Amino acid sequence: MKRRNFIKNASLTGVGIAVGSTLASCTKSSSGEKKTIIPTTKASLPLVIATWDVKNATTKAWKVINNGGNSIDAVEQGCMIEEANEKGQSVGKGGLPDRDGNVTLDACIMNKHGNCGSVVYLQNITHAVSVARKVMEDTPHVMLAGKGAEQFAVSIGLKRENLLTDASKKAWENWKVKSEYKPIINIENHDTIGILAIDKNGDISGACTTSGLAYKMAGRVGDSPIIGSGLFVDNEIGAAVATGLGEEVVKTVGSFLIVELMRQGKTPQEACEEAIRRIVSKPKSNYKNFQVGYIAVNKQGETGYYAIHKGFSMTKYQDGQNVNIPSNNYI
Ligand code: SD4
Repeated sequence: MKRRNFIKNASLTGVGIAVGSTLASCTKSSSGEKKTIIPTTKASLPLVIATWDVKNATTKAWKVINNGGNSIDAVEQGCMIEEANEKGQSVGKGGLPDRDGNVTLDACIMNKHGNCGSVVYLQNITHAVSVARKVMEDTPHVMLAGKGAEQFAVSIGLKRENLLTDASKKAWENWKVKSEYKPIINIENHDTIGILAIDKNGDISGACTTSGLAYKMAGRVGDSPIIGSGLFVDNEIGAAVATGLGEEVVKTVGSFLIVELMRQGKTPQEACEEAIRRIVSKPKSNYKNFQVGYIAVNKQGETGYYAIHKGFSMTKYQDGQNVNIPSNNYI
């Protein structure tokens, strides 16, 4: 039986398959600090992985899949949890605004057929990921921006809302006092969510949603809605999603790069590490001052994650267990 059919059949009968695992190992970071590498390559389907500590989101996505739903519904609904979470200040409602006080959202989604949709500079609509999905499904386009995206969102029945919560407004006002006109990239505790899922049919989908960099210049768009940079899915190979300083991800087309490296035979972990290396090895890279993190999964369900700095984590729902894997994988 071909491997793909084997995986499909095994998962359809509800039998989890474990085709490999690695042992925890110790290595040293460039600073000489000893790190434990948590094994991330255990392959068992279905599964959901996400950037950062977003267990509520992965729980939602897992439930969708466990109930027989498909991966595209899983990633959308997982992202929606964080978009609605006002405490998460990097995504959806409650996201930190740009330097002029406007919350603007970027999001994208990609399905098993290689179709995709995205929205950039979307205002007043909480569920940017759902707008991106409808762009994919109901329009002849891939990307809608600004007012057009907002009008489209309203036309499909989404409500206009004020996304600037009191807490985010206060944070912005405090930032203005210091008036450092510099976008802030938080190295730890991001809530920007990138989520990848493989359903019981073995089909892969991914989504990403964010309010972007806090206090960015008005009009700034990051990597998260750019297919190939913030997210890429190839149902034959695997998928990757990015978080961190989007400009650096865009310059190296990071998620597409990771999927192509997996196509050439690299494991998800090796591919994520190579994508980070491409960023930090640039002659004039000032990588000490910014964070980028990637997560990836291949068709077999092996996963990987890697970041420039400590603080990054991946949440993984697999074999009925929802685990946040701490930030031990970094250069
Ligand atoms: C951006 N990549 O707009 C996003 C920000 C992010 O965790 O991921 N933050 O550049």
